[in-house]
Amino acid sequence: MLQKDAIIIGAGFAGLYMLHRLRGLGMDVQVFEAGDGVGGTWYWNRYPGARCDVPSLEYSYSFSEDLQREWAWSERYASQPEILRYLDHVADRFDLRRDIAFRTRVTSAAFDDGWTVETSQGERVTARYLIAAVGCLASAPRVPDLPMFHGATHHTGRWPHEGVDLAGKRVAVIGTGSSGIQAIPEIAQVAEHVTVFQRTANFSVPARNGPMDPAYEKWFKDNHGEIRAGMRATHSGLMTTPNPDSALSAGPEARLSAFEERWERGGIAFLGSFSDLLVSEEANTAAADFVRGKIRATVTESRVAEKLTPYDHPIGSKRICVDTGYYATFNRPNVRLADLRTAPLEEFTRYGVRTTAGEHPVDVIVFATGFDALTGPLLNIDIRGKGGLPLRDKWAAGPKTYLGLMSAGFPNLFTITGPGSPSVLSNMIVSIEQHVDWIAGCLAHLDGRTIDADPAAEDAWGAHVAEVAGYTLFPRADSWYMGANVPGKPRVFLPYVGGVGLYRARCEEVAATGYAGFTI
Ligand code: NA7
Repeated sequence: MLQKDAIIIGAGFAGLYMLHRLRGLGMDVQVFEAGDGVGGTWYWNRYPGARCDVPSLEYSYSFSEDLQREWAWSERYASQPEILRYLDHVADRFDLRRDIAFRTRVTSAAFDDGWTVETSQGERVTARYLIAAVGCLASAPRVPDLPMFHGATHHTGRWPHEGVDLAGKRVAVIGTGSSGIQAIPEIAQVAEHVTVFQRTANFSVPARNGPMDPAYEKWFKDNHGEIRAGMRATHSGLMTTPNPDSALSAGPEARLSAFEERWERGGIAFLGSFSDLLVSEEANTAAADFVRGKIRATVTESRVAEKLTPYDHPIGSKRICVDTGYYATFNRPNVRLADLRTAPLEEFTRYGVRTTAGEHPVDVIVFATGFDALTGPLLNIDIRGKGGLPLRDKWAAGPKTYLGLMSAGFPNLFTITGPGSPSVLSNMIVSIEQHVDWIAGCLAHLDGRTIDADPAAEDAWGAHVAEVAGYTLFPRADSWYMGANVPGKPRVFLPYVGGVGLYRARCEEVAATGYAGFTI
């Protein structure tokens, strides 16, 4: 049986950088990757319009000054193909591919002193340390069963590499989260007809994407060190500075102008218009009303505008979407909105989609229905810790982790951006680099010894994660942050809402005090 010092699962942003760091420690590492290329989420999500909602310069590695200097992004927000090219470049530049086994899914991992993993290729490999760089979403798409539909079906997170020719086709898109909201305007431009099946109306803000401004790019690169240090200390890991003022203390005019200014600037920074949008219901309502007004002003048919307007959750409590022409797309003659709240989905028939209002004949069904987020990618692997305990059993009532980095009883297993860490509430690259650096520092410190989280420290961290979430409006929404999108999944707020700056300080303090809360 092949023996390694460490095994990494996944070759996306997290796995690639982890491999690079562990090589720097002189470790012999094996990476397993289910796809036949690097990229993780950017390998799988190839649907039309797939684009990052974090500005491209900020959504890139900071660990190498040279890498930063030599790579040029073409747009303010990078498209999926460009991000994938970037990660291919990183893999080549740091000669990472020789330690990655592609088309190889880790099916199980069992601890007995070290870890033994089994793969879809029938291999068994052992290593002292196991690092799950499985991402938060992409490895666990949720696809319903379709018994007899005549046409093609595609999940946005498993889009065919060769693309899908939708010209002249009648297309159903199911789901209006970030993926649907990005894909629908693009699909509407080529398809003969699009029917959008909406269960929950969502808040979306304009991206204001455009070509990269060379002067801005130069400024960013020239001031790279300072800018990156600043980003690491913020709440979100983004460069943008949230307005520290309260929306409630601002007068109506000042409030409106702050919203208007951020709306015009574009992007998720809209939620930083004021400091209290995610903690005060009244402040949140002001922001939500502003966006509702924008939807009404954009969508010409008032009945459609009303259906597209969200009322059932605070703005930002579900992942806010960032779009290019989403609401305006419903003014096109070839786009129709089917509201599943008034006419619920009954079944997929041979010729299309039937709701209680009737059948919608279509040629292609696009599922933009999301993922079993945060826990799914880990629990899809049969992971067994000390005494053969399955992680699925330990997490039956929700994930239990210490700092989102380890789970007690699963020694030497590290999770990058695991549940209980800022992950999806932050700029993922900032969080990934922080976790990778922390894990590398920990492994250097361990020097081959075994580490496990203390159950008491884990319980205290879990209580803290829940307590902080409880101060916010996040738990009010039926979101994938809460596990609410997967039937039967425990309703637990999964990411840590305390912010990357505070979280980093906490992780550093733990390391500096000899890994308090862990047993070595
Ligand atoms: P999301 O954000 O989970 O969105 C999924 C959408 O699909 C959402 O509108 C759901 O409605 C809808 N959905 C899910 N299941 C169904 C069924 N059974 N019937 C009808 N509609 C359904 O996934 P995305 O891929 O858009 O985004 C995931 C993240 O990727 C994104 O936030 C970024 O971080 C990147 P619901 O709201 O549950 O009523």
